[in-house]
Amino acid sequence: MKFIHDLMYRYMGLGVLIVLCSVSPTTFAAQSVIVKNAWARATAPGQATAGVYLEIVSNADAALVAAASPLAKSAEIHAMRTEGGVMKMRAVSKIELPAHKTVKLAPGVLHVMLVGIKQPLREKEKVPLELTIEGSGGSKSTVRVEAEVRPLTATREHAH
Ligand SMILES: [Cu+2]
Repeated sequence: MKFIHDLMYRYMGLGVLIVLCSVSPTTFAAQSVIVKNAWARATAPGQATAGVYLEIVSNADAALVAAASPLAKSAEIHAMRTEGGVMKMRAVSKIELPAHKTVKLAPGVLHVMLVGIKQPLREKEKVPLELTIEGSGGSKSTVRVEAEVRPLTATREHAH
């Protein structure tokens, strides 16, 4: 059994390597993305959604096109907009990441919405998050981050 496991891990490692090798050095550099200050709001009992906020900067034109977390059934990218004095949010297909510009997903502007969270998010826990970045040439890469859970009282925006 142990041998099979070792083999599996070796193949998994190989899989990662293939992904990296299939991208030319220039394209790979074009997809270099840094994510900072990722955080999520703690959830109240029974709450099924949670907003995740972060700062993201790409060294070349790219876009954030998808998100996922093992703690939620799905994740959506949401934009906030004020309509007739009321804050509303809508799902967007992507967030543009112009080269070298820090794009902030912050309360009241943009967020990743975890939908169908499987367990309450408690203060100081970490939420693993996988972000899919699409380069200007259409190539996709994945960035893994951990969002720190902050108390419910952290900068309120909207009720879900
Ligand atoms: Cu939302």
